[in-house]
Amino acid sequence: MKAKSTLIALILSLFYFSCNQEKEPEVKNYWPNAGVTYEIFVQSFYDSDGDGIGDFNGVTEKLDYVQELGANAIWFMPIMPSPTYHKYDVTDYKAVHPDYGTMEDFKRLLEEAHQRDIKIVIDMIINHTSTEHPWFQESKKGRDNPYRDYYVWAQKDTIADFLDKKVITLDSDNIRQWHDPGSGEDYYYGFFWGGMPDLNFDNPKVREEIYEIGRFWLEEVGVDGFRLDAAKHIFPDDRPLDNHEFWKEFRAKMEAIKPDVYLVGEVYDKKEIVAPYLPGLPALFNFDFHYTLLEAFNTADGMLLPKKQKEILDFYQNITPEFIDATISSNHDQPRLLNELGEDVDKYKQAIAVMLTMPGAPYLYYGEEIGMKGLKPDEHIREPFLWDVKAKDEGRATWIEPKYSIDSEVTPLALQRNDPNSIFNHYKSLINLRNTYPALALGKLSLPSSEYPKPIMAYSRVHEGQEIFAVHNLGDEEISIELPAGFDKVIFGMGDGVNLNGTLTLQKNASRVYVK
Ligand SMILES: [Ca+2]
Repeated sequence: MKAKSTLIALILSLFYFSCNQEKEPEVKNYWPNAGVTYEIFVQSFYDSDGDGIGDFNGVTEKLDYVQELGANAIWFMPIMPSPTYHKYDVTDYKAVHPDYGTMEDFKRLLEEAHQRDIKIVIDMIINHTSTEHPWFQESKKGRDNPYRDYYVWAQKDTIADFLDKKVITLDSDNIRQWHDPGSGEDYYYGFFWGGMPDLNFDNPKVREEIYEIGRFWLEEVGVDGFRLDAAKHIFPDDRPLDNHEFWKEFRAKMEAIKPDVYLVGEVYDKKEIVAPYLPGLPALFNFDFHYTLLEAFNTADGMLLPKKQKEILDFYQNITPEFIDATISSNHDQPRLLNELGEDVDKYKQAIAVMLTMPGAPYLYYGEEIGMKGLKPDEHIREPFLWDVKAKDEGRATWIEPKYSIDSEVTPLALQRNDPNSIFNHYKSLINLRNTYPALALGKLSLPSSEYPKPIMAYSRVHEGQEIFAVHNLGDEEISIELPAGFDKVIFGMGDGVNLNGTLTLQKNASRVYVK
């Protein structure tokens, strides 16, 4: 009797196995439209030579890790010479910062990345330079200097009204846009800070310089594209049309050099302001996604995000059918997502499950996959990655004393690897899932026809006959819902839940993703 039931079990499991084998979908690379891009701050990533600062060779050593995670591209925060740790104020556009290594090191990194089919996108900061850039050093010498018009200058009495202007924006808390280099007569314009004078894009020479810099990185160095910093500020806020036109010109120039160049822009604003940039910048960060994701979780209002996302995508669609929606759950300018969610790991894992099952091309900020923590000021949301327990962590950067991402607060990667419930394995399996089901990567978003209780977030994704239904309980209480017909195969689940003949009961922070 026992032998017989064992035999039946074996036959059943073989049957199940062969069915599964037959249906096992293929892992694909959906970048740039839907694949994951991994944002790296080189300074904090992996230090290969023990000087305390992360470097290019360190990244090269960790490319297998990026590949294991399932990311298809890397965005590097600024790598060019600069006097600041964050390097968003460049002094030389055709070189790399010596702290990070040599140009040869960087080219080797590129080659190794490309061998793994990982694309490389670098931060390009052209709105402003450092005050230490040779152009500005010349420009400030006087009105007759040939570089004077590389920047925006005004005589003090013509800008009196602006000198006391106290307006802050979403992306800058600087209240003084005009700065005195010391003479008390002529002031220069620096939107973000006196150390970052804005370049004058009305000057055709400046544009030519910028296009030549683009050519250098695409053609001579071989990067795949750029992340365009502060794209909305090329011209002042009252000249948005000039901004849109500039980026169209920039795109045309870059595409003439490299037809498949990837350009992603930072336009830190709401969808009405962001969307008109699409013809020039085919990929744009979706900051609304980030804020709505947080709001949905912090108010347990499930449909807030799918409805917002549908509204944004429909709005973009009306501007151009070809765009890349670069979704973010956090980045180097935001407090770490885990902190934003009250350090609640279940909520955090669920937020990640939402981002990776929603439409878009998700950007993953380094360290998020191990649950790194951090709050402002900015350097503390950019703390060193924890590869292993501190005593054994040879590659851990030490350029800053971390306050939030320390061993007692964040479990280092090496310890998370073997834990099936770790944040790392959660991330990795979700990215893998996204790269496996075409509907999860490319599927059109649709909202459910049924009305669910407020804490339920539900949406469908459809692509070429494949249909996905995702449902998340963001609340603290158990909720039961009727599943739409035909969804009985679970491809992802977290938290406790039971499906009884189509009635799904989900506990606190439980999610299920089904495929039809
Ligand atoms: Ca180093």
